[in-house]
Amino acid sequence: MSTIRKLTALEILDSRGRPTVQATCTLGSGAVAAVSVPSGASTGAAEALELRDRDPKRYHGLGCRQAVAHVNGELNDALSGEEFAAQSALDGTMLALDGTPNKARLGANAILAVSLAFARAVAVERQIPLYQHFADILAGVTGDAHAPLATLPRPTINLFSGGKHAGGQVPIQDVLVVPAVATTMDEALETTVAVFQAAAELMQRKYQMRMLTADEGGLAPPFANAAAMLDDAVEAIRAAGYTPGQEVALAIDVASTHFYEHGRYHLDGAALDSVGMIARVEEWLANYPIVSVEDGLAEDDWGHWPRLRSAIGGKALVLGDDLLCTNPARIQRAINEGAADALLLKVNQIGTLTEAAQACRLARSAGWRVTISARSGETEDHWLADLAVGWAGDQIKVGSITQSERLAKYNRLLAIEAETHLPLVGWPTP
Ligand code: 2PG
Ligand code: MG
Repeated sequence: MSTIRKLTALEILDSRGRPTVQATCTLGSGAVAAVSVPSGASTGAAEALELRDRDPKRYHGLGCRQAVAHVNGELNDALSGEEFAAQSALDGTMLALDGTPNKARLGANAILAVSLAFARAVAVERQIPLYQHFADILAGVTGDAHAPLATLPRPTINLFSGGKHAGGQVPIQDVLVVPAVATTMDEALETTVAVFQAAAELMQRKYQMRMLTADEGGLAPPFANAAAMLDDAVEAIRAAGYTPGQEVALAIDVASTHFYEHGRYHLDGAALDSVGMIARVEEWLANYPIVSVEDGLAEDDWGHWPRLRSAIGGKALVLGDDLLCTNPARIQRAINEGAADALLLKVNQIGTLTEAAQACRLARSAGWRVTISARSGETEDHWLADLAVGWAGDQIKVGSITQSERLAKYNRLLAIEAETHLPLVGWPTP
């Protein structure tokens, strides 16, 4: 049982210089905690609504003053003095207060900031680490009992960027390094930094580029096409002294929703239909050591996702981001239709911790893998690292190993590793 004494919020800036929301929750016990929420750019259409002021004179309309005012005003008025037995009780109350299916009235940014700030404050009150409290929330454990912790997530780390995160110079959004055999977080990061540095040298030689990076810190030279991007990734793995596909593999976020129009995938000068797009993904899998494919098809191309899964399932994870939007109803549909076998979980796509936990449990109940993911617009807050450990994420996707809003999460994972000595989860055999 925790009583909220006060909720406050502040408009702060994210890693792209865009406003976002930071909320602070004070409990009756005196426990206090603040949380900042992230924001996406290559967003799915089914995401909960991030409330923006739409005042063109401030931050091109992206201000969050209304969302902040909802925390300081309506949410604080309704929730302070109230006692909540569990996270789900607070989140349920906020959903009822908002009253819309997508949190459009109060704003998913306002609601999530309060949801997470309450969780962190309760962890302080319980005098336990945030990752343990997240584990307890997922398992439905309260009081003095604690859910067991088993593993640390395996990081999948952005090497090259394209799509909406890099001005669209190449359609694929992310090529990620998967340190496949590393047994500790420390080793996984060391391996990735070696590959990243080899890639940076390669970019300098091939494209005469200094180390210019995209939104999530990935290298973003003007690749001729998707295959050139993947060729360079393999070359960088080799140049760093690793064997591609054995010690270091690749994951891709195709983010294909963002080059899909009128039933066609506009990729490398071609306009592929869905069957052609599946064939292209299969070709990439045949030629490169790719072990995970995110959004290989568009978010509303539901009819073809089962075919994509039959084509590549078992060889690579069939990971749904825009397709699923961390939304339990969409995940249930994907389970029923055999559309995917892994969930990319982004808490702000759905807007409360409770609904995200429901999404996570549902995915697990179908035997799916779960990747816990940051957004392209992040802050220095590192609650995501605790979430990935507490919810036993198979992977964590945070971006590159440059830029402090990304490193805050990796550094927190290193601290959790030092504290818990938990092993890194094995790469899932799909
Ligand atoms: C994605 C994410 C993170 P964004 O597509 O997976 O890389 O991007 O936060 O812009 O939606
Ligand atoms: Mg994605």
